[in-house]
Amino acid sequence: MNSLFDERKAVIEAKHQALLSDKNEMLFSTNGIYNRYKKPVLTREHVPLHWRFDFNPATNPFFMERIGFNATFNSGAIKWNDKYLLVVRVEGNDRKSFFAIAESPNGIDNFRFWDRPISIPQTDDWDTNVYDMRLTAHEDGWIYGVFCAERKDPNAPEGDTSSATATAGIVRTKDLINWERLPDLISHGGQQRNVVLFEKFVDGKYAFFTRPQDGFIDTGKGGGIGWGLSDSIENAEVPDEKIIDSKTYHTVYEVKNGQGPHPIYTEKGWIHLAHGVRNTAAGLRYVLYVFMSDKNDVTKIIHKPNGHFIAPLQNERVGDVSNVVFANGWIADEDGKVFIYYASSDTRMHVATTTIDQLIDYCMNTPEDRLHSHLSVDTINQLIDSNKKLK
Ligand code: M1P
Repeated sequence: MNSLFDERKAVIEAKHQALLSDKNEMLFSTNGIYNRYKKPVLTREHVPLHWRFDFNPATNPFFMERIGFNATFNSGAIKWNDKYLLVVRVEGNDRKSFFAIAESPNGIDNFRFWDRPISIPQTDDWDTNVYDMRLTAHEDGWIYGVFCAERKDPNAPEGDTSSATATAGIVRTKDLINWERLPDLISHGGQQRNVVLFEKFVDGKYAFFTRPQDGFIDTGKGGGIGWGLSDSIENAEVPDEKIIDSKTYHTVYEVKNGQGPHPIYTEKGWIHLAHGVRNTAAGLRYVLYVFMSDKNDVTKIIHKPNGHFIAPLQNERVGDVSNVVFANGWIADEDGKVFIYYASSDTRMHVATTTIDQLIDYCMNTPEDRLHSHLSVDTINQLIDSNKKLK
């Protein structure tokens, strides 16, 4: 009997079980738009112990962690057999991200990873790193996952070990267990991150939200949330992309932006969740914003509240990439409740809850960004004036 092995194993297993069973708690919302929750829904500590530890005392006498995990973030989401599923971006200590499903009975706590991570089949050109999957239950009957696939840039100058290419990888499944890899999306707008497949055919074609730009920061001629149609999904190609939501000077999406998860259909229009990025002396700041597009034309924006919807707050502000919130998954229940899954600072996952009615009200009744300080003051005065008339 190896007492160190047994003692450590017992403590670590007990702590892990307690974490997985921990209850979450909804916090009061002053803004009335959505509610945050007290605890993150997923952290690296949630990663199963049998992915991390060698349970054989003969080969692991110190019960040492053999495979370390750094973060659990940027998760796609879907309701499946009445359970709330996240397709989590799990990042190992080796910096490689991969996808793994975590399941909760209620969407706010008790998330547990399935037995194994997802094995993504490779194309002839292996991915170096994969991340940020958006799930779409398409009207063709498949569930698609579109994600960013990065590879070392073959054209990088000698000595440049950082430059990467970024394309949209595509997988599909009918059971979330067996995944078929399709060729990556071909586009002609440079790098592609934040690509999302629209759930409906448009003019008989597959339709993608895209984000064409030259580099990670350098938008070049691109930038903004784009839109392109493809004749096929088995060999997806968007010959043309039009920008439907531009990055804009002195807004929260000044430097870049990207579609979050698949938009939600409502009787008033499609509701979109997106992220916007601006630069500061402390580095890039990522926030979430929301807008509504026409229910008959998902590319036509009809309401755009000003500023951010969710910005990093308190502990959310600190992590591997600080001052970031990012979302690529949400779930709308049939009763109108909406679960927004967002990551903070590229480190952990949170949930916020709201309803379709609240999101519609937010979209239709929040003032737009009028792009100048004196016009912001004018907007505030309009609210003050109408409130004074109530007296
Ligand atoms: O580090 C912040 C985010 O940076 C990228 O997002 P974007 O391409 O919009 O700048 C992504 O790599 C994302 O995963 C990451 O959270």
